[in-house]
Amino acid sequence: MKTVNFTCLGALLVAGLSWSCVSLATATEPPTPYGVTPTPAQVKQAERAFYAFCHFTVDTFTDREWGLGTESETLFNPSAFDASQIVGALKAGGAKGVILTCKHHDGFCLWPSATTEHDIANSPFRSGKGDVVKEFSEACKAAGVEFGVYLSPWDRNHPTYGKPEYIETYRAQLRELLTNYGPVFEIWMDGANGGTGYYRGKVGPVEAKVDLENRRIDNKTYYDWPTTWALMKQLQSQAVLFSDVGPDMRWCGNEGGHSPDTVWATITYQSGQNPGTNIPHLGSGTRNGKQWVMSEVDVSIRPGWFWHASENGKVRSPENLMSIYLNSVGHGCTLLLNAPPDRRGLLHENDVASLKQFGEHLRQTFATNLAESAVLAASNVRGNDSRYAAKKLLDSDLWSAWITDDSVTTPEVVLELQGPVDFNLIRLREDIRLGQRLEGAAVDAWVDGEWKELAKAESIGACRLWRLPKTITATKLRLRVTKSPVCPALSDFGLYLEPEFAPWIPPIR
Ligand code: FUL
Repeated sequence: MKTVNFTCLGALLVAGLSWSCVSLATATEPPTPYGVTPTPAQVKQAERAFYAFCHFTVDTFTDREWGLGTESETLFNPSAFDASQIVGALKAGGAKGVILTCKHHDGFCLWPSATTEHDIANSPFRSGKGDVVKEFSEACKAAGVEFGVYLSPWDRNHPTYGKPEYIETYRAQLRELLTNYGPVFEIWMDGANGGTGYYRGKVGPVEAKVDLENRRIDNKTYYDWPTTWALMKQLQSQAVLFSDVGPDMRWCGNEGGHSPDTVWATITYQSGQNPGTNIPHLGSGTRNGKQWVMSEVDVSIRPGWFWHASENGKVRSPENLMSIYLNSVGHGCTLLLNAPPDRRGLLHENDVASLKQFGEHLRQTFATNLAESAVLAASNVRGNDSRYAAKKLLDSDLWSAWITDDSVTTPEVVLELQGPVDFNLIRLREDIRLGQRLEGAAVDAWVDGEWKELAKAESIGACRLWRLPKTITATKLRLRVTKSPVCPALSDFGLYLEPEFAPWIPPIR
């Protein structure tokens, strides 16, 4: 570490020929990043933290989860489609972006595509002149919510699927989606390539034709992902790319809304690992992994990804959504929450109500950082430089950080609060632009004349949220870094009082 002092350098004033102290500033170099670090697009994604998924296609009208590819285009005919209702409800829930299933495994395109006849142009929707992707992207723009695309690589309809020509079809579809609908924040590549699919061939005699066809591909070689990823980056350089193997975001390994307590944003992929292969450690990642590929927790607000009338009474409650949020965003992952439009082309009343109450709960919980005006005493500050002071933990700049000298890896900071404060939730963030540095942190409260540990974790990363088992009242807290191979860079500390949940009563039962 190099510290340059400009203390009282003095300058000869030409006019007065006298010495004057012109600068008392101290400049200390920031620490060297630890291991692999996120790209600017990944840092932005960590800031978004929570965004939504919308599963909508012919399945909505056939009551299926995976279509067969033989569905008639005429099935797709939502009676009252309103993208702004859907996007508005997701925004009210707190989502910062919306990813639309522009094409699911059945191959039906929700936009008029030059690559296929199996698209919205051959449906009765808006007399064949409709474009759901356009309406969604415009509704997102109007609402100030970002727009993302899901384009299933597996296509059970396209005649070329399974042949080399299909890869060019898939790329042509991407070109359409990534050039005609404005900026895209995430591109989602599904690893599912199910052969006979979800229903394992248990379908009626008409549909059996497709299942017998069972076009299988070798996903190690078929898709040539590096070329396709380069095309995506060329067309939308700010977008993050999701698949089981990244390159930017990885699957958390389940669809139930969980992630392990310890999650590393890094992982090491072996060459030849592709979306759809069985990859170990997806959920936890690996400490000191060779790639930065944040874990994304994808989960549906209902049992299925698509809308089914039979699931209207099974919408997750706001309380359940909050525990998913704490288990995903609060473990340093991002949360991708699906809410599927119904046959009207609207989010059902129950989904809307749950999202609204959840969004209000999130806003209320995080409205005030109760540690905001605490007086801080840190055991060390890098070069005694105010740019790395402990108060950076509490300012409104998400990425300014408290950083210590290189030699100080387990520092602590005591927060003297302005009188007794009630809280039940704690937030801690690392400046991930400098890598995921910490391997242990803990928070204590001063209770009855001694320090009592309230919370601890191994990994912190982009965000750690600790929900305490009960509300604590304290005047003094201590944040300890318990293990770190290098000096920590912590960018945010917050204390919150999460309100209790009102009973969840779905509007339609
Ligand atoms: C899975 C798909 O097979 C599901 O239908 C859904 O789209 C989910 C998000 O990903 O792999």
